[in-house]
Amino acid sequence: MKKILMLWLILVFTSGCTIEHDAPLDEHMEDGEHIGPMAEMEDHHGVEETPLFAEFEVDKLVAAEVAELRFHITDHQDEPVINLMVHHGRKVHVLIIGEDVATFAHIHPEDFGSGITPEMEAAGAYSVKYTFPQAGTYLVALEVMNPDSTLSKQFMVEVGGDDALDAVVPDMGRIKYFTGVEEQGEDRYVDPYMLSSLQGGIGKGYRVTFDAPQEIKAGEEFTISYRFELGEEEVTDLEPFLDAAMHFVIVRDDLGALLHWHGRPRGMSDQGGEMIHDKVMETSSDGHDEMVEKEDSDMMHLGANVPGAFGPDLEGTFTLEKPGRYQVFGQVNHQGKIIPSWFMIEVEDAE
Ligand SMILES: [Cu+2]
Repeated sequence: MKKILMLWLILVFTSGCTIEHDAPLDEHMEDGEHIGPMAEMEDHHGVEETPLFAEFEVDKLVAAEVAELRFHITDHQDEPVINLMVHHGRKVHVLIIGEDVATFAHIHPEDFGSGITPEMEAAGAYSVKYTFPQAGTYLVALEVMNPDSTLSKQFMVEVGGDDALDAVVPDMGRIKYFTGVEEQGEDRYVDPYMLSSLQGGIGKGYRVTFDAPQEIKAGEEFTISYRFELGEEEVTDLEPFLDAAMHFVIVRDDLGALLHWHGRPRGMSDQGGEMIHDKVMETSSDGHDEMVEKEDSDMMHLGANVPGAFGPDLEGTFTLEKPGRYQVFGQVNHQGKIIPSWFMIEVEDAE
């Protein structure tokens, strides 16, 4: 178990979970026509001793119509994976981001109907429903884990329709107002989050103050911070959302890299209690043994240390491997409302 968990961390911290794909996104597109998953991006996860695999299937996608997104999760012998683990409150996580990087969703098969049934598990077949609000290209990311491996896989889809997603709007604003959405069940919200409808004018909704380092370099760890206020009050009773203080989905504005990770109340250990710092003996370059602080983790600790109420200040620490402009989607839970936020950062080339 430990080994796998370390592997997870190593992947997260060394690769930053960035996934690249070579082909231009529109290479195989035809006019307004959906052609199914356009490209399976290379994935740097789950290629260990007992890897997990995922196939993705959709019917023709049309904006504003309910679509079923189907995933088939198998092991290296092409057998359905029957031992997926609940992590962050769900077994199967699906993230959807539009090419405007201002439309997104964070949904799970458990959010629909009777949830994950034994029949679905026996077949390795999972699905979510989503209404793509506008036409264009979307990134669909799948995340699962079992005791042996983790899988983070990305697919691109093309959605037809007349009303197209806007181009990316660069916005380096650091104080913004966002309207929360009412939870549709515990930590459940299955409709599209759209910046255009959830970013309020000054004084409307939650005032979110974002801070990031002046300079962020590719491959170097950095920390971002958030402050939540409502009216004149600091929000001190934020609650865990899907077993974390805050969820982040960080996407490059060409959809070419994605990182899903979690935040912590300011002043808490990294990742809201997920990280355990252990001292281990290492031999230094000059031959001396010394105690070095190492990061270790146990997925069983996920969320265990997230307090029941926290705020107004939250933080997240990340490494992004590729330069470019990124949209940082955040989600927190406040008294039955999920509060989304969107802030952009620039990652400079490492010298
Ligand atoms: Cu999730």
